[in-house]
Amino acid sequence: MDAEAAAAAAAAAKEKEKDMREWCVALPKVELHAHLNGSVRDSTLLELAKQLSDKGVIVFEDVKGVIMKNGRSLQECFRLFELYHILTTDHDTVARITKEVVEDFAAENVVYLEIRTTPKNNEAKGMTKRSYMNAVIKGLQTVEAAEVVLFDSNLSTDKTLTCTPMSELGGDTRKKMICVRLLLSIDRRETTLAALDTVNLAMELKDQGVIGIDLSGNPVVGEWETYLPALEHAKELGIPITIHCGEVANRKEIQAVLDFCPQRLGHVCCLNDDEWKKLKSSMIPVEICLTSNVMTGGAPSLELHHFADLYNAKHPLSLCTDDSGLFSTSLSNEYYLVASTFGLGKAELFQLAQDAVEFVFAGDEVKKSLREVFKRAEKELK
Ligand code: 6MZ
Repeated sequence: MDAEAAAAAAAAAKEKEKDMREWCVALPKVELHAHLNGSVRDSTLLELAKQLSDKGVIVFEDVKGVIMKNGRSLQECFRLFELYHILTTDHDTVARITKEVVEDFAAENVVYLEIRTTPKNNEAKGMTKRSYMNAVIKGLQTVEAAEVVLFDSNLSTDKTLTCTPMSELGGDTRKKMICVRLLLSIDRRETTLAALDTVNLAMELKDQGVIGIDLSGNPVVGEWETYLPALEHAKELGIPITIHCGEVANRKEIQAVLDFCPQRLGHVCCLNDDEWKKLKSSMIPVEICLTSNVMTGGAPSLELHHFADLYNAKHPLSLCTDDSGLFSTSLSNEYYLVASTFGLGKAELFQLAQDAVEFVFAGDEVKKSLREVFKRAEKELK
């Protein structure tokens, strides 16, 4: 190929990438696995770091280097979360980051978002798990750039969920609508009692948008038996549960999680042949976090990510960001990565996004409304 032909081929490839990226933004999307503190904008973290540095609590230049660094091992992530929590854990800031995170997801046509976050006790800040959650809920109420649908009753005949058509991207002045629900995370560092408190809090807040429980945190910390009573309590109360599973090769725990049969599973990276078989026969939907798994070593590369195997086996899947701030990604980018890595076309990506509707923890009214969103978008996008 001569230089001219090579330049033309490169220009065509660039154009094709641009078209696919725009299409992935226009695609209505459902986000089921997003940690609040992992989804904070870098600019907000830097602003908060500057404020704490001015008060002499931290050294800005040190923190800036850590926030802006690209590669992140799994253990580095958990050290970073300790820093993030120093920056974000006060009521006003929790409300602020909640507002911003919702606005960021809405901006890229996420029509349904389940945010998960760990309710925190922090005596020095006068914070209880309850007051932390009140701040999160306040944040949802202050969202300006999009209309947040927090209750099923808000979905009436005159108010259906909408997303911005491809033809209007960029120039659209209508407010986007985004349905938001909350999952309360149990951190693996917590005691059985603290985990039970979180489940009881989820029950108390079920009329305020809380619809599920998540088990997360550093996978090399803690024991399954510690959280089991709380997870069983949630099950008895009928609260849907999602569990981080197999981020590391902890055979005993992976087995126990699969036996527990939660409504959804996150990650499922380090399974052995028997565990894959068991997972596939269970048909438990999996929250796939491509960028996160590759960055933290849960998958060897994008090409070798277990998405391909599960997708080919027609296992129920939904693409998710995990920590869009921490890993510098977005849900649109995760869809683009699936297209560019595994060769899925627009019709297949559309189906993947649409299928996720069936795995949301919200009730039938919301599902019905989401199915309508996809029906309306189908003509233009498929
Ligand atoms: C396990 C993770 C995680 O709850 O303070 N978290 N847990 N694996 C991951 N993969 C990289 N990413 C985030 O959000 C931050 C908390 O979410 C969990 C960790 O417990 C982290 O402290 P919240 O809003």
